[in-house]
Order: sequence, then C-alpha cells, then structure tokens
Amino acid sequence: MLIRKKPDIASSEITDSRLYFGRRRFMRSAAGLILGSALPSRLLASRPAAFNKISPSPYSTAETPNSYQDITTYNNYYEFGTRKEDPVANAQEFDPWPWSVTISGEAEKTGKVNLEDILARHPLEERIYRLRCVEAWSMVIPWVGFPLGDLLKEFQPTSKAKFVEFVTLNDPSRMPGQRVPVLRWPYREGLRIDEAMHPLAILAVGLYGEVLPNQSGAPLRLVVPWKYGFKSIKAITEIRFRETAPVNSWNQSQPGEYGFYANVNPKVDHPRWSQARERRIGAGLFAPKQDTLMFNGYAEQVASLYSGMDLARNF
Ligand SMILES: Nc1nc2c(c(=O)[nH]1)N[C@H]1C(S)=C(S)[C@@H](COP(=O)(O)O)O[C@H]1N2
Ligand SMILES: [Mo]
Repeated sequence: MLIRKKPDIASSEITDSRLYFGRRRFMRSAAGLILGSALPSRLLASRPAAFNKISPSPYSTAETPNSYQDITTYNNYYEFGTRKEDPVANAQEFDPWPWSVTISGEAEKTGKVNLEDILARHPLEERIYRLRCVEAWSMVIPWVGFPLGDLLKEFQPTSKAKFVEFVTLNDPSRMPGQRVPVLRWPYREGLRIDEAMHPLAILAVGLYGEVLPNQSGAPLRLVVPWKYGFKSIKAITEIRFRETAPVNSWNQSQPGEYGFYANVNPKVDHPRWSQARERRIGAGLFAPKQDTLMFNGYAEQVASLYSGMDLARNF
C-alpha cells in the first residue's frame, strides 16, 4: 500500500523533534513526581509517567502539525461541556488512571484488560494525522498510538463480528457534562469490522509525545483520520464485537445530519452547511479556507472499502 511519506529532508527534523519530545516528557514527568507525591501510591503505580519509545510512522501526513495549544484548547468533548473551550476548562480534575477496557461480543476471547497490559504489548508510534470536524474546521495532530486492528485481532473476532462498537466511560460524578441530557449517555460509536481493521485506524494514548491530556480523551481514544471527528470516540471503556450495526450517538441524536459512515466527503453537504471547504485552526482569522479532500486526503488508502456504495445515501 502506498502511503504518503514525509520527504527525506525531514528525517533530521524527526530526530530533533524526538529529542525535544524526550526533553519535554522528562520535564513533565519530573513535575508529575512532585505533584504526584500527594496522590495515593495505588494511583501513582498505575500512571505511566512517560512513554519509553515512540517510533515515527510512515502513515504520517507531511503537513505541519497544529500547536499543542491549538489542539488542546479547542475541541468537542460533551462529557465536559458543549462549547469548544469547555473540555480544557472542565476536564482537569478527571483522573483516568487506573483504566481498563471490557471486550465482549462475537470473539473467541473476551474480558476486562488493564490499559497498562495493553500498552505493554503494543509498540507506540507517532502518527501525524489530519482531523476534519463536521463543523468545517480542521487541524493536524501528532498522535501517539497503535493500530486498532492489532488489539482487536488479539481477541479473535468470529465470522459473526461484522461491526465493532465503542463506548465511553459512563460516570456523571466524574464527567459533569453527563449530568445534562444533551446526548443519550454514554457516548457510543461504531465501525464496520473492515474499517476497524484498516491500518490507518488507531487507538491513541498520547499527543506530542506525551500522555494524552484529559480534554483530548485520556487515557484511550479512537482516531479514524478519513472520517469526521465525531467518529473518534474518547475515553473508551468498552469494545464490543457485533453482528449488527451499533447505534452511534450523533446519528441517534440527529439522524438527518449525522450518519453511520461519516466519511469526509466534500460532495455531500451537511444540511446546515457546506462540506466543500474547511478552516485550518491556527492559520489566522484572515487565512483563506482550503478545499476539503475526499476521505480527508486518505482516498488512495480507504476508497476501496466503499466501492459500489452510494456515498450520498451512506453518509
Ligand atoms: N466521548 C466523546 N468522544 C468524542 C466527542 C464527545 O463529545 N464525547 N466529540 C467528538 C467530536 S464531535 C470531535 S470533532 C472529536 C474532536 O476531538 P479532538 O479534537 O480531541 O480529536 O472528538 C469526538 N469524540
Ligand atoms: Mo466534531
């Protein structure tokens, strides 16, 4: 498969940024130790201070990532409020560690796994991906994660597993936005099994070389770069292999506006706004909008998953 690679001249920059991330991680984890001394040792033991090794990925886009500031202060995470500025303001007290994921449904193996055990088995990569939100803004984000399919295969899905459902933590005491019925909680998402197994779909645990900040979906979230942002569900506690298509929260809430597939498609408009162009966050107020690309620019890799489908109907 041909994936857009970073140009060769950038390889020295990769080394530089690795060193930079290494240093920043060190500084953060030193700060974490000081702050952490107030926490019970049970919690400290399960909290990864920093990642040991992150490999750059050939699946990365060559575009310049948005700043850490842009990425972590403007996003959607309704469990912590409905405005784009809410997650950063309201998610700081949330303590995601320790964390486990329950895997169930149509698979040979099922059960509850600790995130530390998952991380011990899956080498981490940095994947710089475009994100496109339905609301016509976009960003470029350097995730740290591993292929979703690698985790799913460990549980040996059966031939009945046609879909995968993901469920966010349901805990209104820790997620204040869940006390407000803006969506039917918990947040849910789903992929067809072949989409879930596609090597571009990842589970992310970090951002800019560091452990995910809470507002970005700590400690474990999905990233599906060819689909609109709402498919990339945050704070995942359940993964279920299913024979039938799962309900996804935004489709359930407004079926005429948000479908199951949610593939980035400049030719299929959202009923309230065009999807033909997008505003890159951080480019400046007067920067021109840019054309939105089919499948968010990943058409070469994913278009075959949808051959023969009417994408205006399966939006
Ligand atoms: N649990 C949960 N996941 C969620 C959301 C949410 O409200 N709750 N919002 C979605 C939407 S609409 C978008 S655009 C992305 C944006 O998050 P990011 O910028 O951190 O990727 O998260 C998605 N995942
Ligand atoms: Mo979104």
